[in-house]
Amino acid sequence: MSVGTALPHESAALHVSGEALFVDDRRALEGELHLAVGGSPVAHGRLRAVDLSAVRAAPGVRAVLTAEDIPGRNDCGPIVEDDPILAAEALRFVGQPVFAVVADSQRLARQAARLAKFDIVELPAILDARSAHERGEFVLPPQVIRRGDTESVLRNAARRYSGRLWVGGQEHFYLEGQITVAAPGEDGQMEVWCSTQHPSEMQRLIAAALGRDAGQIRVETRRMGGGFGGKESQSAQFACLAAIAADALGCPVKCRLDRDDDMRLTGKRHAVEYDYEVGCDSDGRIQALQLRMLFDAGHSADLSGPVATRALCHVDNAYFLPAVDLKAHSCRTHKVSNTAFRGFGGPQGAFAIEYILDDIARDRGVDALDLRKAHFYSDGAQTTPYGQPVEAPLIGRIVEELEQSSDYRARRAAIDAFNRDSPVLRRGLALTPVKFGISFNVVHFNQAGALVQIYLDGSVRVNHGGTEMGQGLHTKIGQLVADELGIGLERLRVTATDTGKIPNTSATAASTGSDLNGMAALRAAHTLRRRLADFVAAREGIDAALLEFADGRVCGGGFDAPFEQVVRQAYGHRVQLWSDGFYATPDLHWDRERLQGHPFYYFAWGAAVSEVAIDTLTGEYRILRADLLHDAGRSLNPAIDIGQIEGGFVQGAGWLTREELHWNERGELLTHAPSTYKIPAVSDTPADFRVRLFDADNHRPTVMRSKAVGEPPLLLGFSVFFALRDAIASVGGGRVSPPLDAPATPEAVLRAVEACRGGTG
Ligand code: MTE
Ligand code: LUZ
Ligand code: MOS
Repeated sequence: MSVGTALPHESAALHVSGEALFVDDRRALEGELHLAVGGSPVAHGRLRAVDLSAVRAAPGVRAVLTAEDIPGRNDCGPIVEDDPILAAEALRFVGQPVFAVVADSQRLARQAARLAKFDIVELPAILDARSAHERGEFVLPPQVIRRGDTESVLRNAARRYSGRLWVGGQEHFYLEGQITVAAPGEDGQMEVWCSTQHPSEMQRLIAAALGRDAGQIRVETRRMGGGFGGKESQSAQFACLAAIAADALGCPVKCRLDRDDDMRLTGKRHAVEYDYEVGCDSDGRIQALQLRMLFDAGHSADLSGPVATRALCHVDNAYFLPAVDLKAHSCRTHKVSNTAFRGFGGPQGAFAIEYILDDIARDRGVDALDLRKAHFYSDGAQTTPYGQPVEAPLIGRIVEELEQSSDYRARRAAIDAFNRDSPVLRRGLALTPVKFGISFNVVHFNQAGALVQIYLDGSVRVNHGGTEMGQGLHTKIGQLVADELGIGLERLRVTATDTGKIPNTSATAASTGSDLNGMAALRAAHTLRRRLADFVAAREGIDAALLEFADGRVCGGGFDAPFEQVVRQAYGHRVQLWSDGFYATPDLHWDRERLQGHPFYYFAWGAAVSEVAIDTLTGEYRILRADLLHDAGRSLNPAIDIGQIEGGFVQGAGWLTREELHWNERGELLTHAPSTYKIPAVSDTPADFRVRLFDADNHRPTVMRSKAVGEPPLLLGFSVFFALRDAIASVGGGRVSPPLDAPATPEAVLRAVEACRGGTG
């Protein structure tokens, strides 16, 4: 059996040797040209004219395309049609693509793109969500979740707190940037190789842009060098451009953004402004919460609607909140359109309640962990603010175990003692829990298909609708199918995602990749196994149920033969040796108007304790130790899952600490390269890093009782932020809540330390 064992990633050796083929590694096709975009010099304006003569005359330029050259629909929005592929008149962010240059090399294309002369009427730009909200500028209507009479509970609460808070956005920083190669074929057909989490949507949008049938477009994705949500919708603009250019010129075209363009031209995690009012009893137990979140959506809707929904559905995190009034606005700003990013709004929602509990605990003088525990969902009858019962709440057990294994109480006391005698260095500790809803919050996306093919030598190819972005999806699916057929992994290949094989796929997103595609692939493999077993049983006159498929053999009831022999014989008797499989998650329903229902099949749980040290003179800090305990159900592959947990934690901590996006007053992104945008380095990971899986089967009949693990661990990174806040608070004697927005960069930490010193927390 390979399921449940800690096997390396299916491409690990190829990744390390450099042999794994990414889109840019493909050998250039005959006559392949390169595309670069030229875009708006202003954040907001009206384009009167653009003089492209110098661009056209530049060396190596083969063509320059504008909105008028798009044969079909000029739009690449995933849900709302408000995302022009090339802007025609309205300019809505700095860099917004206005034209595409196709040239002999990428360098020549980029150089030529700079030679355009724009004639623009510049208009005032809105660059933050609060200003957009004040002016009533939204990309979508507001969304609200309500339970109970929040107003009156607040009015009568023993204690009331109110505040404002801000968390910044986050650049995906996938190592491989956006890239597509499009090659025209016969009869209006187009072959596309694209680094995308959503090949089917690329197919649909390219077809619309070209005015063709989806059936004329084939999109293939072997692997991405990371996606993190940034290639769910936002690979589309560049895929469409490559296809439009390839179609116009009749030759293959590659569009590869260089890092600066990728960072300037693609959306990020939404920054959020929060205003809250909370009422609790004298012990600090929350009775009612009123929260307004202002999402910086950027210039268009993109995925902001479902992101805001997921945020609203995660404000409760692991806590039962009796009365809530939660509102989310998707605010229109003159910036790049923000998008999916690991957690998909969930982290932004849950961060608010963690911050509020952190404040209440400090004010009441109780340990934050005790206050958190007092709010945990504890029995399956409690419902979330959106009406879903919280079945099998594991958080109490996980936190109990982690509290022991991390030695939380003793370290708490030791850190407090350390801080009393330490004038410059201060330590901080925090334990934060995670509950994350698994399923797309759009019900019909929760479906998947797979195709398993057995060849006459007994080797197998598996194809499914999910995409590989480093998360190990193909590894897990290979394990599932190999085990079902009883063959070794070396006999099986999971092949590139291909819209010509499995149609109408969902994005590989919402952490559902293995839940959905794993089940579909398992069903396909199961059909094949049953056919082979029935064939052997009929021929040998034995009961099919006695036959086992293991170690490359089929045996039982006195029969024993190699798998490939059974396959050959079955072929000789005209048994079909390939099968599809389909899965749709059961028991989901969702009322999109009222934001009530059962949007998630189940919840994934986890908790983390982080310990940090800060230098109160410089604001610099280190993560000294982190203990993570995370629920991946019965893990399909503990090595892959632990990798996901480590990576999610570090990425979440990076978001809340190091990673700072900065736009100037003209709306230009200044942090568009690794020199100025700091993702976590090895030195930013915990010196002592202890990651464990919580041992419990999924109570739902998911694939082998596993749980999705891609996104939830990002929220474990919260513990780093709150440990920093704990360390800072010690400067003010521990009862003053440091004013600290995220990201808690060293500068922000230093400012907060100074505020605590001055008693202005
Ligand atoms: N892990 C790696 N290495 N690279 C990625 O791009 N994306 C994350 C997560 N883990 C990502 C990753 C995101 S945003 C999601 S939704 C899931 O993987 C998607 O894959 P899954 O559904 O198969 O877990
Ligand atoms: N919902 C969700 C979505 O929960 N996660 C996603 O990634 C997503 N993507 C598109 C639409 N809804
Ligand atoms: Mo992940 S943000 O759902 O791609």
